[in-house]
Amino acid sequence: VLKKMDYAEEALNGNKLAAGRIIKMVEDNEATGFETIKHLYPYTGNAFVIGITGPPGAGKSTLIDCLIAAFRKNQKKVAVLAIDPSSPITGGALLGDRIRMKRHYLDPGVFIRSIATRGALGGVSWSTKGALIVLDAMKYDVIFIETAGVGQLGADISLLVQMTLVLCIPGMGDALQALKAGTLEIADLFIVNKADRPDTDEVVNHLENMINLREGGWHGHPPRIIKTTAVENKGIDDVVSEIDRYRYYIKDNDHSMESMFEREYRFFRFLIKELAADKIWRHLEGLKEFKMSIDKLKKRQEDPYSIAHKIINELIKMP
Ligand SMILES: Nc1nc2c(ncn2[C@@H]2O[C@H](COP(=O)(O)OP(=O)(O)OP(=O)(O)O)[C@@H](O)[C@H]2O)c(=O)[nH]1
Ligand SMILES: [Mg+2]
Repeated sequence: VLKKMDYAEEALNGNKLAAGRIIKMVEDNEATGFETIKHLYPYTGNAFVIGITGPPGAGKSTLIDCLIAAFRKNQKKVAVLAIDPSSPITGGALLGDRIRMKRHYLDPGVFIRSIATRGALGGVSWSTKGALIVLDAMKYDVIFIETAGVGQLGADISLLVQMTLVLCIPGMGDALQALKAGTLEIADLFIVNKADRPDTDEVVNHLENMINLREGGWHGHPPRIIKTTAVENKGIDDVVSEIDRYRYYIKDNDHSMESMFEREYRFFRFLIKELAADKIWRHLEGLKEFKMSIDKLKKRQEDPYSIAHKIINELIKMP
């Protein structure tokens, strides 16, 4: 059993169990978790963080399994954080992730864990950032974050990553249309998986059109499209070299450095908002005026806008 303050030390020594405990503490908002993060932070700044998003069942976990093998061959340490959407429909995904990457579990250079979403979508990035700090400090070279579904969840995570891979599959149809809203903007690389299926080129063409239509929006670096058949380990080398290429590209590119800081800043704003809301909420709940306002709301004596404005203007006193 680990003693409390040994967590950081243990993690730095490569103890995966300790890493898991720290991540759990951050997820649970425990003060010790944040103290440990503080100790670990000076050791961070080396990891390359890659988000992988795409519709359920597109083959994200299968692809990551192949990528783990490829990076391990080059002696890189690899970590995977699978965002576990706690919805009943996709709840089974976790077990699938475990099974698909099972062959890597005992490898000391590989760390695989799921992150629970719990409640609000924004909550994902809260604990995921903590996990990234832990793994970065432990000198994992590449960290994958797998998120199922296109849209909000992937967009939330995009604040935490340096590169976003968007997985598509043949026959996506309407889902491909939905890509336009939100996902297209965050994609640094498109992967069309299940290329063993017919209609693969149709998806590729469609993506090409979408990319071309958004000309100018890429700062001279439109995302590439790579075809893979993850179940047959095909196309993986192309993905690895594109990841390497992109990594070097953003390293000495002023615009990328700026956009990286902008993401960090947006995540920071999110933290402030979360903490402020929490603090304000606790403050309000102790006030009898607040209870009276809620009563007004209940009795429909005033519209919610007016009540909320009054609360913020009259009950919250900034020092
Ligand atoms: N035909 C074909 N099937 C594939 C390919 N890659 C993955 N699959 C299969 O697709 C199914 C889903 O794969 P996963 O890797 O679990 O997909 P995922 O995107 O991680 O799924 P969720 O995490 O549930 O969203 C599995 O049955 C895989 O074997 C491929 O290249 N071709
Ligand atoms: Mg998966």
